[in-house]
Amino acid sequence: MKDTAICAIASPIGSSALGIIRVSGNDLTSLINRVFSRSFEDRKATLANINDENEILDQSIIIYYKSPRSYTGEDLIEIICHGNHIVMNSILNLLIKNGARSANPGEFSERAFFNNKINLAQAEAVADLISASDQKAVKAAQNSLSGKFAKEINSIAQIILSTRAEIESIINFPEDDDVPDLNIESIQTKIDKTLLLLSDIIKNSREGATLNQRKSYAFVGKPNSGKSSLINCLLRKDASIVSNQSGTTRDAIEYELNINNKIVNIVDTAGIRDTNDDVEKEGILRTLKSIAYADKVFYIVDDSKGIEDSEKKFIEKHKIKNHIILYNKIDLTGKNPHIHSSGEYVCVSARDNLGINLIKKIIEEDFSCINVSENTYLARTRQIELLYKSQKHLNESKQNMTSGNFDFSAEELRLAHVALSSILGQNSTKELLDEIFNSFCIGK
Ligand SMILES: Nc1nc2c(ncn2[C@@H]2O[C@H](COP(=O)(O)OP(=O)(O)OP(=O)(O)O)[C@@H](O)[C@H]2O)c(=O)[nH]1
Ligand SMILES: [Mg+2]
Repeated sequence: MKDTAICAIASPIGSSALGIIRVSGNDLTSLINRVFSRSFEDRKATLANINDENEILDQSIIIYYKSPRSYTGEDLIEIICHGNHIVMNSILNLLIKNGARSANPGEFSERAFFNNKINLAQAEAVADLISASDQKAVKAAQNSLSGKFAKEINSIAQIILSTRAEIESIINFPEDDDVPDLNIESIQTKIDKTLLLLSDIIKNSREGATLNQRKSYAFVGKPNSGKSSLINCLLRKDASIVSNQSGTTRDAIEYELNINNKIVNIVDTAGIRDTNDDVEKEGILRTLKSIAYADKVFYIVDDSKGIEDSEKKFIEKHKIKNHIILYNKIDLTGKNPHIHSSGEYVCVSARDNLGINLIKKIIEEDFSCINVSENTYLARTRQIELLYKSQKHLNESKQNMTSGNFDFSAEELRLAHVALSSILGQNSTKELLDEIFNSFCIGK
């Protein structure tokens, strides 16, 4: 399979000034001879005709990257043609007629990974960079892609490896005169140093990971407080049913809201009240789940009625820590839209579209407070879990060292090392690789 050349359109679907088609294969010489009007020098943009027998499909700029100096590590051609989908598809068909096949999503990057051009963390960063929705996410993805993340992981892995070798030499050759006595203190110091480095990288990765995760905001409150109306104002469309009957919304309904190109989920929920209606009860259970899952809860109160003690108790009982109260219907109470100086509540009116921007501002601030430094990595959950796993094994190694269980200590170091190597894709299963590369777009 890996011997077959692959091809794909790498530019977006639709008409554009230019389109890009990529071809990668072990040896593209014969394909080049059959498809193009001339041969190419390595890494030099060259104008050529693309010929389908006697017909010229397009005149394009071709860049030929000779193996191994290419993205995939194989021979790679980039065809920069006219950005018309009929032109591009006819070129693609011609390439297929001449032995290439359509690439699967992420297959170019997968080949780059197998040819050791990039590690798995970098491959993931490629996909994250393409889908990054704001400047900060772009920066953090670039930090991961540059290899800095992998370099840090590698240097920690090296310390673990040498510490383990030190312990094992004592275990394996206890009688050997050449082998110095096990200096427990020095090994513990090394493990402590490794733990410090690891906790730094965990901190930087966790910060970056928040840029990658879609935040969820639940709109919760008593029936008729105006949750659905506010959701509709934010979405600027008639998405949820609004009515003066209480108990209108009976399910948790998730919508996507775009705020300055950052997509968040906003969840309309069933109003909270005591009820004997089974369907409504189930709806309220779902509201509780949405609360548990949300990054922030907007608790909606009808300002003309004010907040009741039972509602305050509800907020306390469900430990809704990260919440902001939205006093809605201020058109009835004559207040101005504003955020209270404590930041704890906001006055709005869905009916008159007052203060809706304040709600957006609060959501926006959740993103602006994330700082992206040179060492912030757009880490994925998979990577963070492995960092924690490595940390856990290091701690266990240290404990075993203290209690004199040197065998176990060395084994825990081995496991800490395996966890770090897995971040970079060493010993990856086919399932994991499929999962990662299948989420890429075609042509990358
Ligand atoms: N005056 C006034 N009425 C509003 C405002 N917002 C919503 N309403 C009215 O309040 C009623 C309930 O609104 P909904 O948005 O359906 O309330 P809800 O909280 O989703 O209610 P449930 O789905 O039953 O839990 C409707 O008659 C709305 O027109 C507002 O800002 N001012
Ligand atoms: Mg509703």
